[in-house]
Amino acid sequence: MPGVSGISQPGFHEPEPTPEQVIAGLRATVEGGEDLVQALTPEGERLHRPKLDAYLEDIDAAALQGLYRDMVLVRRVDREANALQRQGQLGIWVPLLGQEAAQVGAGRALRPTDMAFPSYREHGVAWCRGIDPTELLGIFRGTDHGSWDPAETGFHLYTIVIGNQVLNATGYAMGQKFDGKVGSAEDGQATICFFGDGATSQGDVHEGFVWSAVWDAPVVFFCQNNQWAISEPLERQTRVPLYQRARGYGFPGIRVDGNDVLATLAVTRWALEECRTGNGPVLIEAFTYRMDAHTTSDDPSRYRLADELELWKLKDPIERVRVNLVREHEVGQDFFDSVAAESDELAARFRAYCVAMPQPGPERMFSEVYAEPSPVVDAQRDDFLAYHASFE
Ligand SMILES: Cc1ncc(C[n+]2csc(CCOP(=O)(O)OP(=O)(O)O)c2C)c(N)n1
Ligand SMILES: [Mg+2]
Repeated sequence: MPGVSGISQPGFHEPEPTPEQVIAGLRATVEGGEDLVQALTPEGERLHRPKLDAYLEDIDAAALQGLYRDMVLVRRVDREANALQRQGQLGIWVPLLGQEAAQVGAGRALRPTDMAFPSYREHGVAWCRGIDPTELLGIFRGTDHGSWDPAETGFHLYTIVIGNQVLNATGYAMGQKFDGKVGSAEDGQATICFFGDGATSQGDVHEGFVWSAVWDAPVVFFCQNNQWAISEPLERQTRVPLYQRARGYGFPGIRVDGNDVLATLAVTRWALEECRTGNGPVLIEAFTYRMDAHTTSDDPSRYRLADELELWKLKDPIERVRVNLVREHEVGQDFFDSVAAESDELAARFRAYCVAMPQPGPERMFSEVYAEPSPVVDAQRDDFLAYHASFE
């Protein structure tokens, strides 16, 4: 594998498509380069490799249907939230459209005892951590910073400051190590940290990589390379494929097809296992595409060509699973209809919750600032409440 010689070789790769695959018109290698790990082609063809399959042994038709359902429901919530922003119910929304497989593949690889640190786009990972989508709404309606409990869910609050969560995750993973939670594939713990291609240009990410490398911290750095950092293209961030950067820090890096839920699941399971057993950290570059705007405040038609999006539509993460379920597992239309009906119900509940959300009182922004009571914050709160009361 190019770029990581001298560091343990993940060994997921097969160099060339077979002549049969070429004749059948199947792309066994894709635009991400020959080093891209893939289990499901954009055409829905399942690729088999011993190492990959070893991490997918439990994925039968029912499990694949489960992953399909995850992605459809998460996409439906995403589209509903986008519409809610347009209707003035949310201040902003950060779409995940196109990144469902990267997030569900990584999210479903986690165990309850693992810890995940998201940026602000990881609605699919939140879903996999059991967080109801309605709990995401406060952040984007401007009423709270997220209403879930990070310790209970194993999912940290969203981080808007680009790359900052890499330091938080590194520290958390070092803690897991110092607490003796690393060492066993059965009950070892690991941390996963999500960030984007643009974040890799931040100092925090570099510092986190250095610290985690020299402390063997059990952290999987999961970079969703969606090709854009708002209007900045990937070529403004790097001269080498991002996964190859890991070598400079002294840990393995691997590039997976982030539109392929099975490959992402397998590679993330492998990386977490490396971390659990003391071989962390690992960098995963999930090669994907941001199919919508950066946020609802952004207009990508100002800086990218529409035909780029058209090309990526052919690599849709959900469609390839649907095709595979029909062709290789003979899943019937009833299943797809029932998922569609479930997604409509979820969207309706999500919308109803959003429009009825209570406005928090003026004291809310002062609560839970620190774990311990703070006289300074308490005094500020009392002043602010007195000011509000002066209008009565
Ligand atoms: C430290 C910091 N600098 C700048 C910003 C403004 N900003 C918000 S998102 C973003 C681009 C991030 O791109 P990327 O890391 O690729 O993640 P993506 O949004 O594509 O998921 C920037 C520059 C910020 N939030 N924090
Ligand atoms: Mg990006």
